[in-house]
Amino acid sequence: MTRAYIGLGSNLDNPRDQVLEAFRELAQEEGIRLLARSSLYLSEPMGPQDQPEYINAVAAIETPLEPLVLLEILQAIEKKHARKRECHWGPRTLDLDLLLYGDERILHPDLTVPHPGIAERSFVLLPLREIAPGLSIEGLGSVDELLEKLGNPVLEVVRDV
Ligand code: 5RU
Ligand code: CA
Ligand code: CA
Repeated sequence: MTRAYIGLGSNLDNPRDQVLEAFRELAQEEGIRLLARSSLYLSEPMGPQDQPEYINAVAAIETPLEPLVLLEILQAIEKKHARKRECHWGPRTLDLDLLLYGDERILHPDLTVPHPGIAERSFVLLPLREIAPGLSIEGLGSVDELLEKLGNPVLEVVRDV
């Protein structure tokens, strides 16, 4: 069994509900045990700015599935949310990223783990710290150190009830 972390993001069609539904779908998958889910964080778009603000969150799971099988499940869940691939880094109903898979470093044409960019993205690091305090990322350092390097960013937490 491997502990893995999934990043969730949405900025279209009621993002809060998209992310909450995705947590439920993850929990119901055979081969995925949902261990924890973070709060929902509101953040300005990084990358292309001409798109709505995002709701982001992180899930901790335990799974016997190989990373590429897990990736297929994540992509199937994205599909259920009518995700369309219009433009790269454009707005989306649901984005699920495999952030970490145990301590493994994976360099595969379809999958890079740890997720590239994790160290620069407050919308990943803040929810990750919430559910995995003290976590260190192989090759990158502790989540606390990474947040410190970003100037200890703060994001608004959104009610989910
Ligand atoms: C460049 C910089 C491109 C950072 C991307 C999200 C990036 C986003 C998200 C927020 C993207 C990839 N901004 N921008 N949340 N995804 N706040 O999930 F992340 S496009
Ligand atoms: Ca992403
Ligand atoms: Ca993605």
